[in-house]
Amino acid sequence: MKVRKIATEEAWSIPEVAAELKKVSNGPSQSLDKLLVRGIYDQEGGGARYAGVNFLDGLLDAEGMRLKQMDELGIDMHLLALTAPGVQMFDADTAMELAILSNDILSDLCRKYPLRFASLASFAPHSPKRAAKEMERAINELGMNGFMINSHTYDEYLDDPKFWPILEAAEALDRCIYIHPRAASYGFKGPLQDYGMDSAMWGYGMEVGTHAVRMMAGGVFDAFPKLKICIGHMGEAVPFWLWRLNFMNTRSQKAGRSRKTKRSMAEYFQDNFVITNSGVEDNLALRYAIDKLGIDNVMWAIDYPYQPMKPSVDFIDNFPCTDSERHALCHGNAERIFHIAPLAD
Ligand code: 1DF
Ligand code: MN
Repeated sequence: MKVRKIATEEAWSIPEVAAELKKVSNGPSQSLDKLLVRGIYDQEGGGARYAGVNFLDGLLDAEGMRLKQMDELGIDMHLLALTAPGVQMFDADTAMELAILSNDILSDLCRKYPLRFASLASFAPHSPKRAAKEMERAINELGMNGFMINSHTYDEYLDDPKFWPILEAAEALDRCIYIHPRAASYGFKGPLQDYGMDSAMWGYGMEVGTHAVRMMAGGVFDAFPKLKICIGHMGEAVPFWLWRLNFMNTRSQKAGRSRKTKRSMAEYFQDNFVITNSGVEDNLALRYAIDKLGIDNVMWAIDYPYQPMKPSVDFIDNFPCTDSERHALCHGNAERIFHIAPLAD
């Protein structure tokens, strides 16, 4: 029997955002993101690509090659979101304008193809109250499925109470915030600038793993106990660290070095986080994640166009698991967490 396939971390963009990122790539920013952004948006030298897909072409396309490949491979749906670093390298007003424009265009696309595309909304974290208004519009008026933020904003993280109107809105709207990577914040720069380590090879995971740990250790989920956060890349290594996070956080709390929290790190990760396998096609890692976190907390993702569709489909089709696990991974969890209508049987 065919299993519905919803891929949950699929990147997309619009020319207006691409043009602004091209300006960033030639501008004064010292961010590690520039190394990647330059490769994608400043296409001199051909532009960054993999497996025959130029990333910028892949990002700007939905109805062409993307849909054609989805058809060929039996991928029912992409959960799309504006690609990293989203609007977070722009000034507050430009960021707000482009988040609104991108949400308008993306939600139109999803209305045109309700069974093929769903979407995570962008917002500009720079102005948290305005962000919360756009988050409400994205869910209540545009019918989008959740939110995406690309880790830090000007080196600041969501455990900072200044961002809490964003967390409050997500919790009130009962929608998950996907914390997607961008290059690590300025303080991590030194050792990451060599050997390509700024990239998805290492820096991205370190950045988002750190973000997740900051939120748990910072007591964010005591303030927002129903908040759901999604992280990709098999949980950015956090699942593997849970035992030690628990042990050391408890020890540090006793010594007065960590903040007192109501619950343990493992409990927050269990109840407030879900993960996807985006960009990690490793049977052992996926089995560990399922056994550690529970089958309800793990979803399939490709990370197109940065990773090709076919190997990801082959991976999930051949992953050793039960039928009910495959249904949960491939669509059931995504339907529940991102409010995507299940298919009638
Ligand atoms: C890459 C990977 C680029 C991911 C991304 O956005 C991205 C990459 C600019 O491999 O260059 O989202 N990723 O999620 O791993
Ligand atoms: Mn990605």
